[in-house]
Amino acid sequence: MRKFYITTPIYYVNDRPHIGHAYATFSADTIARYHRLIGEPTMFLTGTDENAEKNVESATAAGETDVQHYIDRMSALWQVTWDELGISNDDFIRTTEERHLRGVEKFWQAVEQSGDIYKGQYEGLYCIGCEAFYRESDLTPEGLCPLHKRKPELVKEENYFFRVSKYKDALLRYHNEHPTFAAPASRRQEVLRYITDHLEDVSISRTAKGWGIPVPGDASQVIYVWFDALINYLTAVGYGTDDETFAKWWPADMHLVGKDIIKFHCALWPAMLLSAGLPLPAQVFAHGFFTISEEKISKSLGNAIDPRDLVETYGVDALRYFLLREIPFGGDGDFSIERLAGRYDSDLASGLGNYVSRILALTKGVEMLTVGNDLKVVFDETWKSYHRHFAANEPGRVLEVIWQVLKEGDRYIDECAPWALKKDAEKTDELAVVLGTLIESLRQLAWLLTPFMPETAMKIFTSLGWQDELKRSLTEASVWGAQTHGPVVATTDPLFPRLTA
Ligand code: ME8
Repeated sequence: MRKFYITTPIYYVNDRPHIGHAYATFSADTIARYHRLIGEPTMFLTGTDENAEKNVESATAAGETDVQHYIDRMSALWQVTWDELGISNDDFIRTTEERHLRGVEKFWQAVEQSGDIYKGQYEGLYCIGCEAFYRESDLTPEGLCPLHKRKPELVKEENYFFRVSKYKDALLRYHNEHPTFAAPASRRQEVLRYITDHLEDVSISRTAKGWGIPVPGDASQVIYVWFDALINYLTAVGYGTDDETFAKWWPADMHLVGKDIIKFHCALWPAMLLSAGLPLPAQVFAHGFFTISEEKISKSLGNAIDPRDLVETYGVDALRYFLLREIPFGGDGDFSIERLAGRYDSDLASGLGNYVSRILALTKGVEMLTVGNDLKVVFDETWKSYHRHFAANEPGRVLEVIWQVLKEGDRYIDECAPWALKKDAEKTDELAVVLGTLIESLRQLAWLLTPFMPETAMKIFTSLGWQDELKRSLTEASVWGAQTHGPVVATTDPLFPRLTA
């Protein structure tokens, strides 16, 4: 049986989660939920990247002398946030955990045995904000890091190097043989150009200053944070500690990352795996970036919205819906409260919410229901597009398809006018078919919505007396009319109450 292992980036704990991180994590969560829905054993991993210098910097800025204490507190904040946002991750890896340290050590030794680690003089520019080295030509005309607008540090020391250059041909070959390894296609071109023009050996250690994972056999150096961080994808599934679990999950099926870190994942990471003799992941997918009112989200601009604040007003599902619907997966977009509120009103309160409550209200108290076939074809077709768009990494398109079928449902209600049939004693059979069909459309809709809006889907099932519905397999349940028993309708509160202005 196919399994599915999906990861998010592990986030730095120098700051709290903002809407961009929530977007990445919600996206991975939706994809993971889809794979569970279609019955694949699924492993969904997220976590925190803790051995970075930038974390130490923020600990100091926060007045904390005990770095570990600061990091524990911040990592807990990320975990709590994901819990509150209903993220269904199966594991949460922290790179200061023992299981990670053991795996990193094993990995380093494997790379060393391949003859790919050597000592050399490193001299270069390092941006702590990016935790990355810069070429002079990549800096702004003022000599600043283009992302953080800060002056990179000139580092000159003896370090260990990883012989990435040795893997240049192998990497290009791999990308050519696996054209969907780096996705979407626009990013793939960027990666190929980078490998072709700029791939060179990289320093993978720094002089130890009290924070970081010591280089095995040389405690005077700590491992470069990216080299250690990438290995989380292995250590979380047992590399170095649990061979059986590792064999079950590795290689990963999808590393979901932001477009900012695609090169690390599509050049350095596969080269590391080749060197350690491990299979490469099936895909690295780079999602795009959100700006807020056209500005970059940043601590210094003070525009970093806490997703939990939005959830208080709109609810988790509305936020999930908005983020996944607003921008095509892989593209960039802008976040604004006005647009969130707009979509809440039109697509959720008036659209989905109204459709559901209309049908529930019409059906309440009606005893006889018969599922007719009028909407069967549209739903059958919807399921086909649904799977096709998921397979093509187009969750936004999946949502469009679902909202299209909602429209068909609305049209069906208007055409059949069940409120009129209700008044006509001779039309009882017709009424039973119209309402039975509409109720079936709700059951199907709830299934379709499950990966995107799990709470809403459950509310729909519950309002129909089908609490156990999700225990069935999708193959069985997605068949038109496959109800285990008749619905027991209890009208409920609206799914998306109107927001008072
Ligand atoms: O890079 N819009 O961690 P990080 C959308 N620790 N997504 C955004 C975003 C925005 N405005 N801002 C951030 C690191 N993200 C490393 C990763 S993995 C082995 C190590 C998301 O805390 C996006 O997914 O800087 C991006 O790649 C990630 O947060 C970076 O998080």
